Amino acid sequence: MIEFIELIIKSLSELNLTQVLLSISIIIISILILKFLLFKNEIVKFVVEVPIEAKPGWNDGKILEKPCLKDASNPGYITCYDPATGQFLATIRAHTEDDVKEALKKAQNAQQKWVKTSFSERKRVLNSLMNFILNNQEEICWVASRDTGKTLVDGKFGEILSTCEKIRWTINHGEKALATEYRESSPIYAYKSAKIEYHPLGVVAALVSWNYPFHNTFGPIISSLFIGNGILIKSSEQVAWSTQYYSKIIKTCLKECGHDPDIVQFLCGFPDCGEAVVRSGVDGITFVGSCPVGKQVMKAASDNLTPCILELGGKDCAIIRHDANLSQAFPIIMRGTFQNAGQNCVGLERILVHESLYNEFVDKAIEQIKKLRVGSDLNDDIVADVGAMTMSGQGERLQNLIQASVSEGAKLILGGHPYIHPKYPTAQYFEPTLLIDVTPQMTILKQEIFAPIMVVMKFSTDEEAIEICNKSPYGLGNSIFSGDQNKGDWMSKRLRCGMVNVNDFGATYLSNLPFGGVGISGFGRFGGTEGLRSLCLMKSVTTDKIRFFKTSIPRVLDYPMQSNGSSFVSNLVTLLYDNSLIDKMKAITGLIKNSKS
Ligand SMILES: *[C@@H]1O[C@H](CO)[C@@H](O)[C@H](O)[C@H]1NC(C)=O
Ligand SMILES: CC(=O)N[C@H]1CO[C@H](CO)[C@@H](O)[C@@H]1O
Repeated sequence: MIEFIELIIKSLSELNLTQVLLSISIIIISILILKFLLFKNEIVKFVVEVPIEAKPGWNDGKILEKPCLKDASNPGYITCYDPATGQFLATIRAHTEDDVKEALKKAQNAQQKWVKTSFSERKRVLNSLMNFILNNQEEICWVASRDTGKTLVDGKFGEILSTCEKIRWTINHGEKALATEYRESSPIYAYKSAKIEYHPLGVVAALVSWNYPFHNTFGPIISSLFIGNGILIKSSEQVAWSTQYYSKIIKTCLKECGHDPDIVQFLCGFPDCGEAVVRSGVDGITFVGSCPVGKQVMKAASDNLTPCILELGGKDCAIIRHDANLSQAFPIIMRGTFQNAGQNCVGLERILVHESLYNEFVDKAIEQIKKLRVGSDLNDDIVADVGAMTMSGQGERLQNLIQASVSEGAKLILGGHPYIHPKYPTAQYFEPTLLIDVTPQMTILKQEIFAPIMVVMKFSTDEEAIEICNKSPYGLGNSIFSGDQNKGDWMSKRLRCGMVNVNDFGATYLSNLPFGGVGISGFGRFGGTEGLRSLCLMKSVTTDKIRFFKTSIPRVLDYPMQSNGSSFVSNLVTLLYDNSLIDKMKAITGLIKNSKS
């Protein structure tokens, strides 16, 4: 050993420094080239042209007098427009039941081939998609912004960051989540191995909401493709325009990676299109949307007994305990309320503040909400904090909700009205609003608001806060702010909801934990291991542990049975489950006798 080391030192000392450095450089460069060659194979580069209307500053669209998706003189078509400026974008044919049938057939055909691809081939598709997203972040956000009126920051967070995280998780952890899982076999079958396998379901459908047109579409696509499913995406008519661009991204990606792009089908239309998708005979449905539509989906799905995952609305609380650090909590609460102009299923819709912090909180809220700038990032010179309302007709609904609550005793401090944009008067904005002194029976708490409105309530004890929070029939997510970690954890266990973040908002989602709720917020989960598995056919399998030891029916139980059959089973039950040793021994003797007869 020592001789060996001496030899190495000797030969090294004979080399001069240049030679050593040269050798090291050659080794490093070889590794890099090797890595590049391996990595290169994992990524396929492709280009999708971004529509000209999406470009910042685009101002060539006709300003619509009364922006609306439906045009009575042109039924069967969707009028697409920019809610942040009121500019007309395009007229797109709404898909019908026939389109749905054809799409399903195409996806089913393509799935026969797709199901045979390996995980590494699927990862190559996801890596290529990731590469495209990273290189086209701006373009993807411009398109989302043009179609929904959201700000670019809301796009970067909700469309880009969340999708990249989902791809990263799926590539790194998806295979493990879908791996065969072994369970402990019962004493009766000690000689068997018991396992769960996760197989593709076939072709699934995702009916997704408009608030994140890129992310809501790509979330189910990423999961379904990874599993080996085909998928029909039914996107909302609100985002028909952006979905055209987004569909080209995944279709081009699949094609350039050498796969049949038919594996992903896009449908966009009015409620009849959605219903046709639900009744089409797909193998599973994920629906993200409102509670009333969720009920219709479940009814329609019952025709074929198609399993569904329903992600409906929420009425999420932020509970600020007396010991909370307001400097830490407040900016998070502002984001949770005003992000995406409040159009989030997990948006904070009820801010419960302990009485000792109430005045300080309200003062802070007034100061900050006053400063929020409303507008279009694409067409205004300012940086907008709050974008447009994607759906038309919201101004009136929200004003009515606010007015009703004010007449019930709430105080409207800021906002409360549609915001009229100086350059684009037909655009759809709502003023950032602060409503305080709200109490549990008020109208504004009866439905999801989905708008840039902060609703503040006062409480005095933990029990009271928990009761207010749990009284809502919704149960999606909640936040608790507390300086006491143990109290935060204790309270989180008491809340009836699918997700809780202590001292944070939305963190469960980006942590790849299962997403979903309880009560009228729906059921089933997407995201993370459970979400991936919920799009699978879960198959329970037993096989023999030892090749030569197989189940054989004892003669006493063989049909036609002998009279000792019943006593044999009783002895077996005693042997397996009775704790008394004497009884167990008696049972063994009995079993021997039984099987001899
Ligand atoms: C409260 O939070 C702020 C911001 O996170 C932090 O700077 C400050 O140190 C915290 N105060 C206490 C008492 O923990
Ligand atoms: C152990 C036991 O119960 N054996 C009985 C099985 O059945 C035969 C025929 O009925 C009886 O003779 C045995 O005593």
